[in-house]
Amino acid sequence: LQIENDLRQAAVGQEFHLNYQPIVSLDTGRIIGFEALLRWMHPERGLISPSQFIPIAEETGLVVPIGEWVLYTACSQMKQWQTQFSHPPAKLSVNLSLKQLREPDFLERIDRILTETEIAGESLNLELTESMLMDNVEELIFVLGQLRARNIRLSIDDFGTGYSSLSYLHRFPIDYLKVDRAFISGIGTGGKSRQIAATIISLAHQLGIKAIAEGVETPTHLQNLQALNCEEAQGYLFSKPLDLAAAESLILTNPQW
Ligand code: G
Ligand code: G
Ligand code: NA
Ligand code: MN
Repeated sequence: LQIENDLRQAAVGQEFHLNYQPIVSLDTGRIIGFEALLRWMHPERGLISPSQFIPIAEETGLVVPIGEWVLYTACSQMKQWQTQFSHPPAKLSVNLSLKQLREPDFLERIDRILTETEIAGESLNLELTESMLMDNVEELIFVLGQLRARNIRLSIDDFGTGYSSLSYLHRFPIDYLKVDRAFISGIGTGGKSRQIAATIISLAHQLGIKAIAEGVETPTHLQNLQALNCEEAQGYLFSKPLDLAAAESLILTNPQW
């Protein structure tokens, strides 16, 4: 497979980089962090979206070294921001794949990355998708509990699109539900999206955790989410994912930090 061989080469050839999308507190309107998003600049094919190559990386197991590179790079970036800026972002969110989490030495890898990059667990938020919560529930609860013991925060990404069982959602030690952008984009269009978003936000609150909305693109989306007491949001209304230079100029110039 060409793309598999190319993926193997990509890390070596430094073809990966991260973009950073601001995360906004809807209480204060302030940017409180960023989500790190992986980008692959293929030498011939140009920019390839993670939705195209992450599934292949998952199948081949390449997602383990790639994900390790993402975590290490994001954490070192966070450390650099904490050193460089008087008001650094409070948290950096990183997407995890199930394969990474299931590696027998996953917790040792996390500990090594936190130690080597010298960041505190509370600076890091890990995003898992709903489908990751399906099997080996007991083992997963243990691993997530160990992450929490390191003060790492946990989010369930794309909530509402997978098939997580509500019967054990409350057993996972999570901090955020991220409302999938499919439900946000439908707000104000006359369908049932607002009701679904409202239900997910309310579910988060019933569980004693926070809700984040993704894909917030319009003032109507924002007003509805504020009315629903959604705590945080991301989306093109605030900012698209930024390259490193743009993220840094935002950290530097944003008067609200
Ligand atoms: O940024 P973009 O919309 O192209 O991302 C597409 C998908 O790829 C999203 O679902 C996002 O969660 C996922 N993704 C982005 N970066 C990473 C990463 O570093 N690791 C994993 N596992 N998924 C990622
Ligand atoms: O699955 P995940 O939530 O990790 O996906 C994040 C992806 O969503 C990013 O790749 C980013 O490019 C994309 N994204 C971020 N904000 C918006 C938005 O407002 N609208 C749309 N359509 N996509 C967005
Ligand atoms: Na995500
Ligand atoms: Mn998502």
